[in-house]
Amino acid sequence: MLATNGRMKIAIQRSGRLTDDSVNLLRACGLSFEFQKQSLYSPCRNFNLDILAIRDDDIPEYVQDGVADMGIVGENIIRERNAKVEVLETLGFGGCRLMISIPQRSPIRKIADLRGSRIGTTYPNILKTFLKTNKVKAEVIELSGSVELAPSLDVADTICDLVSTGTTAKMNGLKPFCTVLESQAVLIANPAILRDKKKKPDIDRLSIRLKGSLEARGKRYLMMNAPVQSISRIKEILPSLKSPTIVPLADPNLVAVHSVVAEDVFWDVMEKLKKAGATGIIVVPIETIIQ
Ligand code: PRT
Ligand code: ZN
Repeated sequence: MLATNGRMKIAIQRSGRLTDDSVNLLRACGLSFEFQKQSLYSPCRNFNLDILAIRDDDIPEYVQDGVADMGIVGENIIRERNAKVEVLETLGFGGCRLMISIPQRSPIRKIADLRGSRIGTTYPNILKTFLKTNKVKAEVIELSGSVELAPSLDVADTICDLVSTGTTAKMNGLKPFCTVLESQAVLIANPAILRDKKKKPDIDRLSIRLKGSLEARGKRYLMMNAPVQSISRIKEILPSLKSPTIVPLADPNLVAVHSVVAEDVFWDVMEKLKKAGATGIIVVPIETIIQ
């Protein structure tokens, strides 16, 4: 039985694909803690929060039942468990698709062709809903793992499993057929906790920090000098969050321009800025953006 020590609890995956990103995200929120996969609890030194490390499959129920106040888990697990939890944020990691894959030489072309097929999966509930929505009668074979082996072992004809790169399916002679669910990691909370006057302020503080570090992800802060006559050209080039900051310099012909730029367009923007007359361009990482 878990101790209730009055501190808030957030459940994260103990060891798996979501663990490092979850820990990094919490650290980016300024939380200071030792994370040891062997221990169930990691208390934060500078926040009223304990980190609970458990199997990802248990996270929705723990949060739903109030054993943990919040959790970080894939949408796929929440949907499969049909957990009554509040999704506070999508976190931009753990991205994958729950897909039906079929053998390379399968005659299946459209969803209706799945009729009568034996579909192996560890996601029976999501799959049954999908088949019902699409009015297809197929046999759902509930498996506990190694789903991709099911067709070659003749346990199933097709499979419904998570896919990220598609390599596992391909290596097992399967090809993607259709997407049942798109998923990524989300921050969830127990609905009652959100109305708890004692806990709500700390949840809000954590939410603001989380949003800030998510907002800053993939962005860079740019500072440069530019001739006054280039300002309007530079403003057009900068796809800033808001209007760029323009600061006068001792030399009346020059200004300093500051702006935020997304990583993916960063080099294109730099080249254009140089052409427009910008010099001394400095690029710094951003830790957080509080709107
Ligand atoms: O021990 P515990 O129960 O906590 O972990 P687990 O083994 O059940 O989960 P884990 O760590 O494998 O996955 C945790 C979460 O990561 C999942 O619930 C998803 O939300 C997310 N995720 C993202 C994935 C994948 N990508 C993924 N590719 N989960 C599993 N896979 C598996 C998939 O099942 C298949 O076996 O990876 C294989 C396919 O990968 P590709 O790259 O070959 O397509
Ligand atoms: Zn699991």
